[in-house]
Amino acid sequence: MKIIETKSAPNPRRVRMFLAEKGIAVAYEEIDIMKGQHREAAFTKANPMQRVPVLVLDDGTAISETVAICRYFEETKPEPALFGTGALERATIEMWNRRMELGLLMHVAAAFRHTHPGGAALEVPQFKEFGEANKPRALEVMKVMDQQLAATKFIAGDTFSIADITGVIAVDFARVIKLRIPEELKHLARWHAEISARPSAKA
Ligand SMILES: N[C@@H](CCC(=O)N[C@@H](CS)C(=O)NCC(=O)O)C(=O)O
Repeated sequence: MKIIETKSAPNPRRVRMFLAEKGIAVAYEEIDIMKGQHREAAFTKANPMQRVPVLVLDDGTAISETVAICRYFEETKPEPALFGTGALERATIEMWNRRMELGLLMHVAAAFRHTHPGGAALEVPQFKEFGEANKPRALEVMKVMDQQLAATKFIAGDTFSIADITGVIAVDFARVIKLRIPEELKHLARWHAEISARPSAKA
């Protein structure tokens, strides 16, 4: 079993952090998406969407999509439960993880792809105005997170979950486009410091 990834990219970091929380060790194979290695034939065979990360099982089966990879490991090693337990907790974590992914990470990634010089390797052509328009959308989600974190320790409630992993990685990636936690969002800053202090955040 191995995971094909690009270490500096945010979605592979989600998987590494998830596995570190689970205490699962997997071999990694590095490719450089900035050099277009994910568009080469061998990788495209593993993931026709040409995105990292990809989990390759011992029989050659390839699983892509970060959440799908994490769900595979949640099934093979259920504890600690990072997608929650019971109907309500599972639904709440799913809700927040989707907010973190589709609300925050997606806007940050779109801003990176369309405004950052590094994004030019991935997105041709870049639409700078569109990229800039994504930054306030990301900030709106940070405000929603701050409101939530005024009442809860973790993003989806009392328990650490995949939603915290997606959230912290999106907030960290936002630094690349010079988007930092606004000073008034004290609860978000408290949460960010706590999650960043977990050993898994260095994975
Ligand atoms: N929906 C995919 C997105 C993966 C993704 O966007 N990966 C980025 C790196 S973080 C990538 O491979 N980008 C290459 C490209 O855009 O050409 C997932 O959740 O795994």
